[in-house]
Amino acid sequence: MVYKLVCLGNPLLDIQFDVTKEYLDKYELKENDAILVEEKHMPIFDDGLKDPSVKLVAGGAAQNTARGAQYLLPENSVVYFGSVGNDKYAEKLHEANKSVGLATRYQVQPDIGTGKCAALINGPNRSLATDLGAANHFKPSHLQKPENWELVEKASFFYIGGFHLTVSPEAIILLGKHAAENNKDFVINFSAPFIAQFFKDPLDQVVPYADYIICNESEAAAYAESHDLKDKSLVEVATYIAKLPKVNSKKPRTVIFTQGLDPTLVVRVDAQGEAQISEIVVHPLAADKVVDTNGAGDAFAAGFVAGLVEGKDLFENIDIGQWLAAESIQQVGPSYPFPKKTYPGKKN
Ligand code: 26A
Repeated sequence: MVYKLVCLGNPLLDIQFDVTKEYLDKYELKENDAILVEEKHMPIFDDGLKDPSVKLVAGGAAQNTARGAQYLLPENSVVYFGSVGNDKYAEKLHEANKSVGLATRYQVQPDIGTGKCAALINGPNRSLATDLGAANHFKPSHLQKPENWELVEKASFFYIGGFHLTVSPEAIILLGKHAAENNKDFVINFSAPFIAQFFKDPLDQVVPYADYIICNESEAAAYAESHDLKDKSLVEVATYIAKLPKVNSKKPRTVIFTQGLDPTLVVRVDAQGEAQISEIVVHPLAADKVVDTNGAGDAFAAGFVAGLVEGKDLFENIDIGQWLAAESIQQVGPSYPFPKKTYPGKKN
């Protein structure tokens, strides 16, 4: 079997429920953030399971992107790697993957539960608190098993959730080296502010492999903060990242900063080392159409990489990303509409 796109991340089940600002304050959580839980956050999961508004939906940022990309692409285009337990939560993930035909090669932990994420919805905001569980035990040796490495060798595109830097930077580097040596496209997402803040060293180790970097405005700000670029504008930060050393010098690096409803910023460094800067307008969704924003960024990345796999141009890929993000925002959790919709083409 040949899957064009290989994705790697932390498979999680989202326990999504509505909360108030006071509830977030009680647990010292920001309105829009993603964190790894500490002991003090543990009661949140039970609160969620008891809450009348609770929804259990497939999550895990890169898994959401993998599902979204497979949603758009022809059958058997995407395979996703990560680690899960052998339990009811993993079954839920299998169901969601099956609904779009996403192939998985999970590393199964017999004695550790599938990871879970409390997705706390407060109006248009979402705060994510994650207990990684089995996802934390993914090992690079799983990728190196002959039957899995064969899939890596046959793939042409790689998408890595930056969240996985908390689990196995070695696995990411393994894929990054393979992509660079074989001139394949390697896409990483910065995933959350805490990655640039607390996982700066592993992040700096994987950026040289990246042909495409996707992040949102708060992740860009966290990156700037941890790299002494605090006084720089977003364009300067994106340009700095785009110009960082690159292992595969045959391809330029492209940096994409999404900014919610503000224009998506794109910086690409051309063969002469010149930064090409563009801003792509977002078509706003009517406020009454917003169901929740959990997974919006993952859906953007999904549309973007699906376009990349199909060989479309950079600006069309961004438009597909913006379109799929708007579709996902109109669904509960990080999900995509059924019956399936197809990308209607560029509006402008
Ligand atoms: C390591 N951490 C904190 C995480 C995550 C995560 N996915 C992987 N690793 N924290 C939250 N998520 C997922 O992000 C999605 C929204 O973008 C949630 O499961 C949610 O589906």
